Amino acid sequence: SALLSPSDLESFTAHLQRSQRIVAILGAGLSASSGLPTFRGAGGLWRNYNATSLATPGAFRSDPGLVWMFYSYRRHMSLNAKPNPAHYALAELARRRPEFLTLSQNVDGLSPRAGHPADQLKLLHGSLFDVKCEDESCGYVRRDDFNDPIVPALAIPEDESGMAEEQSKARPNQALQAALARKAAMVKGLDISDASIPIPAVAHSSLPHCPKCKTSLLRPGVVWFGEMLPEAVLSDIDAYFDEVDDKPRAEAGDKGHIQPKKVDLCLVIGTSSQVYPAAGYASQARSMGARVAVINMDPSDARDLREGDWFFQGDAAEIVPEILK
Ligand code: BJW
Repeated sequence: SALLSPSDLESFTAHLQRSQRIVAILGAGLSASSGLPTFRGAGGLWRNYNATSLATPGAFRSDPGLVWMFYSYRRHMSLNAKPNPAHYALAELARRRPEFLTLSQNVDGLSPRAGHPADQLKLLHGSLFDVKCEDESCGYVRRDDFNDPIVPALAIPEDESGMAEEQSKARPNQALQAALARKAAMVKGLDISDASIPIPAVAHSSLPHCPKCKTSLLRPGVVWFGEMLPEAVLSDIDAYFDEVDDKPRAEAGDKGHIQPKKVDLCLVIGTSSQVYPAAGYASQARSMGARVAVINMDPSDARDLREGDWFFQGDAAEIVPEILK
């Protein structure tokens, strides 16, 4: 378990300088210091209830109002958050290194807003700001980062005391009261699955409906457990890992063989590396020659470190700009 030391930083910097093909795998810890909660562990948004309970197609089918309320809250939080120095440092590295590919599990929109070149940023788990018809055969999808909330029934006022009262006078409806109860519960860190906290249902008719088929509900354009990652994202990543050298390498034994380009470096930033296929890309990069650098608050989430890897412990927002300088 190596900690950040001057020699670590020196050897990392030297390797980074020589690296052309770099892969970064990003997780919720990257956006933690922008004020967005992570999924697991201390401060986790889902700390008081099971992470899998809301991010599944089954949860949406059985209680779309609850799931929409949860995502409406996340959309609101993300829209009001700002990219931090790590988002900007990664965007800057992407501009300097055309063969740098970032695989982000984050749906918060902060990397795009930091100016990360879109063709070098693959959003594995979609985006909070895409909405799509829950009926895949309908196929309706739109970008929606302008409606907050997406429908009035999902309003979650910034300030539950003053502003909330104002709004509830102006638009007295049950859904708003429900939103307030839920927001208050979240703010206080209470378990919203606790039976003692009333969670009135949002009327199905006031949830966002698909304007195309006019029958199904809209849903967040994120990837839930058990769902396939976006096909175009998967094939772009495969294409990156399958890229071959124009000329076979002159090294002994390689003559005449077409082989995939080596990956030089893999950065694993702010992820618990528990969710697949995202977590598997680090080993894929490693199998193609990459040395791995893990940036995380928690040493126990630096899985599978080998000789020659790096572990930089701490806040990604501080460490990433420092090591990419
Ligand atoms: C800091 C910090 C600071 C904090 N600085 N660091 C192979 C084996 C076993 C299971 C599977 C498998 N392949 C597929 C599966 C099934 C499943 C899966 O992986 N399950 C595992 C949990 C066991 N995967 C899927 O279902 C995927 N689909 C799929 O594979 O389709 C084909 C298929 C289907 C069924 C069976 C088999 C194949 C889809 C996965 C979708 C994940 N979706 C979510 C929700 C997205 C929408 C939303 O945002 O609500 O994605 S779940 C959630 O976890 C979210 C995240 O992107 C993802 C990863 O979490 P992340 O980012 O790592 O966050 P945390 O909270 O876990 O960690 C934060 C880290 O930051 C910690 O390490 C902290 O220490 C650190 N930290 N502050 C630095 N300031």
